[in-house]
Amino acid sequence: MSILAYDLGASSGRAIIGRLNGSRIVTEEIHRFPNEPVQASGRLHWDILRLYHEMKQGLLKAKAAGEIPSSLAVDSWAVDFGLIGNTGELLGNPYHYRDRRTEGVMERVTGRIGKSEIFNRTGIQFLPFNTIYQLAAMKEQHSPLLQEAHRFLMIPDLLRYFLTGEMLNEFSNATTTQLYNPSTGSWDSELLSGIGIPSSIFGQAVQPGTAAGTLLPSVCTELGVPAITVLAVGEHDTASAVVAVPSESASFAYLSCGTWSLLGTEVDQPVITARSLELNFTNEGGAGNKYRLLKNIMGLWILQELQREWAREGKTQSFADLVETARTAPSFSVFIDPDDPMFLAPGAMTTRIQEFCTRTGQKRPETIGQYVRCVMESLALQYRYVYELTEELSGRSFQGLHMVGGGIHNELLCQWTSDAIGKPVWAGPAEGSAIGNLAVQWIASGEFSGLQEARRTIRESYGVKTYEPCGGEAWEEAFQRFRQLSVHR
Ligand code: LRH
Repeated sequence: MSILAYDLGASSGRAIIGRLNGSRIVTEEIHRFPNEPVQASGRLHWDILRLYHEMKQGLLKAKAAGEIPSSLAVDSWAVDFGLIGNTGELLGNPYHYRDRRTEGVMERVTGRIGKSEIFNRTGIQFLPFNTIYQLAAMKEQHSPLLQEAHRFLMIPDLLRYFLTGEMLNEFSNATTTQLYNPSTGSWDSELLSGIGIPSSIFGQAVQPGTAAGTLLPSVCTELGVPAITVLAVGEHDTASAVVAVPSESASFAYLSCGTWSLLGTEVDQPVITARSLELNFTNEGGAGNKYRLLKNIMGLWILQELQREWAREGKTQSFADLVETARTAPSFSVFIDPDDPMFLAPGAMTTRIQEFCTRTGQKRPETIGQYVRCVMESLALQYRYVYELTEELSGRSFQGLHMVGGGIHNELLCQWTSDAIGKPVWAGPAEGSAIGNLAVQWIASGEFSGLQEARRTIRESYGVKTYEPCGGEAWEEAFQRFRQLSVHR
């Protein structure tokens, strides 16, 4: 019996069929599609109906392959949402979190409510695109969509709603809004009234593994499939990725590496302290009643944007070829702080890297290889920084770092990460989010007793590739130099 995971990332989506074959998981990517945001009227939006259309294509392809799944679930990037009017219709096109309408909003909201007040209530890191600031921006701008809003659904909630007709919010993703209070287990009405948003548009968030309806009769008729069960899983893609970390120990450090890099550890309770606030760590909800103590790192985004920029100039090359250019460029020449807010919005990254270098008294990269090496070394060094902070905040000491997600195809980055932290990196699986999505469906159906069995099975099914540190003292010196430059924290 097969099941189906839809995993939507910031640059591509996929439909993955999973089956249990004895004690092994077998997965097959049945459909992959680009996720291309659309700029319209000066705003950046997700093409939500195209994504929904592609999800339907995934189901049709599964059917054509004779694999009607017994259940399905969706996970996606966090923080973004759609608003539903009182007739059940989606109001407008969901915004992309990189849209600039939130500029300056976080500063205004935290100035009014106070950073520690917000952090103590939610345990969530301050990122300018968090849902709280997106909603506050709509409020400030007197958005008619907000005035008509009847329900608030995050991206996977919304796609699930299209499939089932049921409006349900899911816990792991709800926590990323910075409006959900883990100690009360509900949306924080004080924060909501602080930004002038009615609590009535939010539904009680359901836990990963909850039954969330079946396909609507209209969807079944359109696609020629039966009323398949739809489950809520860890619908925040990072929550699903962490489920798939194939650790043998309950105490482990992970790096979910894709457009974003999310580095941290799994904990039983949020770590809400003055120090975690100061370091801007987050405590996002996970599957199996866990929390994800982690920090966002800008990730492969800067490289993806560089690739697009150079392609616009006619210098098109594959991502893998781009990474290769770094291999022969001089080492430790210049660094950036990848988490400087200047790198957040889409646009020309070469200019911003040059600006950063000038501002910090470094020479500017000149060749493609120098730019790529600068970004990749800086990422590896930032991983070391956040790895050590994770040890400090959790009071744990890790033997190495698990890397999951598409970023593990970048072998040079895996090696440099191991060199930078001076510990082994265990890479795999690459499709962490989709596999974690499937695993929670199997936990819900009783195939797995819980996270431990799921992780053991994932380890046995996919294995890991080990990278041992071989960088020597040079990385230590580079780290000291890198830390001097990190002006933004
Ligand atoms: C990664 C991710 C991350 C969020 C960001 C918006 O895909 O979900 O965890 O912070 O996208």
